[in-house]
Amino acid sequence: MSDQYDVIIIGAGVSGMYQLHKLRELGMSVKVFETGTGVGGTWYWNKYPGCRFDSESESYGYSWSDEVLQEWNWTEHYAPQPETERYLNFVADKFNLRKDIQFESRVAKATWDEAANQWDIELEDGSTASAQFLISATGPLNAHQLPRIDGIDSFKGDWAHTARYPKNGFGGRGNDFSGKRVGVIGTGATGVQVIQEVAKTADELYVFQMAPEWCAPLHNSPITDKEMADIKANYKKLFAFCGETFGQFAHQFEESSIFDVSDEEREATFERLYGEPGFGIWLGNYAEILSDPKANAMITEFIAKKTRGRVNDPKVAENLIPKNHGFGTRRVPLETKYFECYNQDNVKLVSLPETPIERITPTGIKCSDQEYELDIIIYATGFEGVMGSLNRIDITGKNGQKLKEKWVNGPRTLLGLQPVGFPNLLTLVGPHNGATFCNIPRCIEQNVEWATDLLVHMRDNNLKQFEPTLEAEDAWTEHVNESAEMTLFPTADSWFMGVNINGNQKRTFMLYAGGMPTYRAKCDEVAAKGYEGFELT
Ligand code: NA7
Repeated sequence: MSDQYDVIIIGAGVSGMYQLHKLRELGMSVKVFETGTGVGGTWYWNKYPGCRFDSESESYGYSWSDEVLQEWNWTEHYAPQPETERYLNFVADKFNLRKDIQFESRVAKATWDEAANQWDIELEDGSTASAQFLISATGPLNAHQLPRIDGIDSFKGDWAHTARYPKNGFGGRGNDFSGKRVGVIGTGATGVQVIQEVAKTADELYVFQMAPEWCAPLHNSPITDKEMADIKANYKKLFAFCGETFGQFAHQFEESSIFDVSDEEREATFERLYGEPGFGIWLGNYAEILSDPKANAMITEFIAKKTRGRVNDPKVAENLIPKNHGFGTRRVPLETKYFECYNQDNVKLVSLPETPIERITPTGIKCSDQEYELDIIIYATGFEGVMGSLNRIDITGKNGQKLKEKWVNGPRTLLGLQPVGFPNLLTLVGPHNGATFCNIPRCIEQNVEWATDLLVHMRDNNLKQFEPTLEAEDAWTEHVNESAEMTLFPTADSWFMGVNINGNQKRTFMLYAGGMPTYRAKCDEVAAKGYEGFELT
């Protein structure tokens, strides 16, 4: 006989933790299954050197507990990974969350049992559990992806994917790479953070770059006691402000149109934003840079000029300037002296389009022109984005339908929260969900609270099952795709489009580009109309 719960949650990251807390408060029996040995999700797994926020720290914490807000002190404006992991452990301790979390428990299968009106869960070790409701809180960037390169298992030195990096570094040396020859493959947001950290100490650092990414400065700094006191006094204002912005970051687009200002004013705005901390250069800029090719070309040219100005060798600089997509059409890595690393003698950029990797050897990486002898290889090669973590679970809905097969041509859902054919399943921060393109905790709270209200509605009305109608699913999917077409995101290959060259996902828009205020309003409207578009029985 399986253990039986009202609700099973998969994942003890930022969303799973809050969902557990909310449902437990309502007296429901809840079990969370988590693959890792601790809480934190992304902030548990990503222990690579240099890992940190590019959201303002104070905008990233949970807003639902005044006690937590007042007790917790962030020490940097963009907190490093260990601090965020500590923060999430602090929350887990405070609300005694671990009591209902089973660690080292990867959910391998989830099967809908129509007769029993429940989800049957099977863990990797074969043990089972069941619940009327299943909530996935698996995160959009969890299914890490190693490159498909011959010989990858033959390397005799130390190696790791960034999302599985050892806690205290290789040999317990933390971020000290002195005496080491290190290779990094991948130059997305993660690779950029790794490279600028490893470059500080490594004897030799080789960056194997397929294509560069547009980057802008983070401008991190410590938070003083006085600043932290001000933050604590103004949390309400901050969260209200974030709530109004497109992606719930503490940055609002410029009010004026880029086409209504003079060249001098536009340039001055770009300069100001480039000099300010955080995502302002991307999400506090003229809104048209994300939707209008002419506007996008202006900021793209500006960032290219800035990059050239920071790299001594013009050939290297050109190799660090993207040629196949405009600024901001992929996720913008925020950096700290990243470009200056390439002015150091210990750092060499290996441009893979010119000299492709042929194989990994026992002692290093063999490119078409030479072999690089290495002690350590770090793979910053990204994730099977958004659908990946769900696709890696064998999820079977009504009539034996597999979720992976249903989504083979891309996600189909209502509100990014539930696909037709999978009753009583909610996919927090899932594909086509407004929370997935967001300052994630801000949007997670909306997702969790909406899901909680739905379960309360089910309980209070003695309802057993919810599932979207096909018509509502079609309409949402069309709306998601139309919103994407109004932006420039589909013009670039990235995890936004489900693209990772090592994965198998179809190229299609994975997020929701209508912005969080619109998404929230749509969710609220659905609920206010008695869960319009869902069949409740
Ligand atoms: P990304 O943004 O998907 O970046 C992965 C990087 O790895 C990117 O530069 C890829 O090049 C590169 N890559 C992938 N496979 C290979 C192979 N086989 N050879 C060489 N280079 C390769 O993942 P991140 O972890 O950096 O960031 C993900 C998100 O996490 C980020 O957006 C933040 O929201 C947090 P390509 O782009 O394909 O040319």
